[in-house]
Amino acid sequence: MDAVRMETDRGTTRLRADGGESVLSMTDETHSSRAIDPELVCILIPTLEEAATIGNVIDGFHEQGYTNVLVVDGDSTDGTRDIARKRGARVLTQSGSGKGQAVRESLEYVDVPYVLMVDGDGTYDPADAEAMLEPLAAGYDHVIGDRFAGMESDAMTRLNGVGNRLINRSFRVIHGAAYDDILSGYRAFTTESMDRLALESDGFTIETELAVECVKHGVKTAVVPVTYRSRPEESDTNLHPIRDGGRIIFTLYSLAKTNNPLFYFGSLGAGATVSGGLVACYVLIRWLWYGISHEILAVVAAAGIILGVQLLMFGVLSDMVVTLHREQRTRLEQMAQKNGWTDDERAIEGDGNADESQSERQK
Ligand SMILES: Nc1nc2c(ncn2[C@@H]2O[C@H](COP(=O)(O)OP(=O)(O)OP(=O)(O)O)[C@@H](O)[C@H]2O)c(=O)[nH]1
Ligand SMILES: [Mg+2]
Repeated sequence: MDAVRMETDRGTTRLRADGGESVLSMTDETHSSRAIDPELVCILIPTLEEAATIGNVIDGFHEQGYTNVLVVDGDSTDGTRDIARKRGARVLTQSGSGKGQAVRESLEYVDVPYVLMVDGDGTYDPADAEAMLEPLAAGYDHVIGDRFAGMESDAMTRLNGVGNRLINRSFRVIHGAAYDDILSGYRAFTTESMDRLALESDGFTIETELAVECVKHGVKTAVVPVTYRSRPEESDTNLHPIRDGGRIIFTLYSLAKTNNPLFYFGSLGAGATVSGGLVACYVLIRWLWYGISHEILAVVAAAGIILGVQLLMFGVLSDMVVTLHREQRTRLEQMAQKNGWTDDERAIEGDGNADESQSERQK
């Protein structure tokens, strides 16, 4: 997969490839100027009742030179929007509800090629902005800020920590990419890459959907270590660990239907086959040892095994379709890239002999 981890210590950037990707490096000279002009970046902040922190968050990004700040608010009643406006941010009130809906809606109002998305609760550090954006200049389309790399000791509850690690492991197994912290709210991405993703999440499943869609559509993704601080005491979380955790795991699994159908249908098939097999064993033991027959249970066991095997076969076939689809897409992308290269070459050549190239084309 295209997951690459960037290790940054302000001045030296190293890209370490996972899965055999070539290793890039940036020199200190590159760092003397910013990788991406702050004027080309929109700082996107979804908020719900974040009056205690939003002012400092916006100020923090202004101090880093990022003045294009878009706050998308979920109709907060604590004055979040007024504070954001006074600090010079553009403020949008979302038409629906949930963080995911807010993010999806706000993308229509982004008028620059790069977006840096961050929570409005002051848990992320605006000083990490540049490191988050650097991979975009190096050709990546999506960047995930890895909170586990720089987490303050009390920044995450034990329950959230365990849940996050479980979800990251499941993601790795199901979707085959090591993104380290798929639920991170600190993301940088190109506006163009978002057009390729089909996002439907309304709530806290948006980060999961972003990660899965990146894998599915081959969006080049990098992971960057970031600082993660605890929420200030006066601000409250909007996350319900059990309810939202359950939704995230369900989303992770249901998105496997089109990204890893062998896992999705295979696990359902394996479940049905094993259940049918267990019932069949029970029926067989009762009949052999006690001479008691269970016709209905025997039918149920047979149906379970047949259904299970069919689901497994369906998983294998779907996997072939997805694999072929990926191959086709890669070929189309390669062709598009090749044509782009040819056009550039023609443009350069055309400077000197435009008439020649036109007559060649007419031939
Ligand atoms: N617009 C909008 N923003 C939301 C909504 N729910 C949460 N947010 C914002 O999304 C960001 C992430 O939400 P948090 O409550 O911090 O969730 P979290 O970071 O997973 O959990 P914590 O560990 O408690 O910080 C914050 O800036 C919230 O204000 C919503 O319904 N609409
Ligand atoms: Mg938060």
